[in-house]
Amino acid sequence: MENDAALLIVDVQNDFCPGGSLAVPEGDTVVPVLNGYISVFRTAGLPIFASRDWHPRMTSHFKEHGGQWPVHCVQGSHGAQFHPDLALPGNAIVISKGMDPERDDYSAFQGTAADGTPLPTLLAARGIRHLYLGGLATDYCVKESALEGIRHGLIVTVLTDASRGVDLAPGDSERAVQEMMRAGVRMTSLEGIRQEQ
Ligand code: VGL
Ligand code: ZN
Repeated sequence: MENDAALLIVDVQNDFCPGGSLAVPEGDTVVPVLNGYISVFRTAGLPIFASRDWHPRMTSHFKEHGGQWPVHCVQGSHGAQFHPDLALPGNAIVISKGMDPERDDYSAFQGTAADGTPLPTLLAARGIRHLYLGGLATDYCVKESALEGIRHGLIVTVLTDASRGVDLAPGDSERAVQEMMRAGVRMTSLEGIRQEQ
């Protein structure tokens, strides 16, 4: 990996895992794989970002207020916490998103750190040019974050073995992968990254 790379772990939260209110099929299977990536990026001294869906209780994102989704990832709730087995290092930068009650905001690029700094500003300040990302869900937040990364001029690589999709309609995740690849997003796996070392 280049020294201008960073890892972005997308929305690995209880509500997106089995037992959660918007469970992604096999969502929790990404956790041990992501822990492998965390170890690789830590060893290389590269920054690690973790985004979280962080909704107010009332938002047009939720079905009960006209949106598409069951109530999930409400600020401060158990469902909004990261999966307990995700081994985030203490210096990981948490990016919260989805706080605007009138927008869906799937992309982590719309999110901010605890002090309000937007993700694109944080990436630019660290000279990040290549973003590796994986997590939940392939067909929503992973896809939108990857596409927005490309629009920001970054090299973007999706970690396919560390991502799973909602698949509301069968094939959504596969179509998301095709759409990302057409936009110039690269795909790799832990094996691929380790072979680079
Ligand atoms: C997401 C659906 C609703 C995601 C967030 O993180 O992919 N999906 N809110
Ligand atoms: Zn959401």
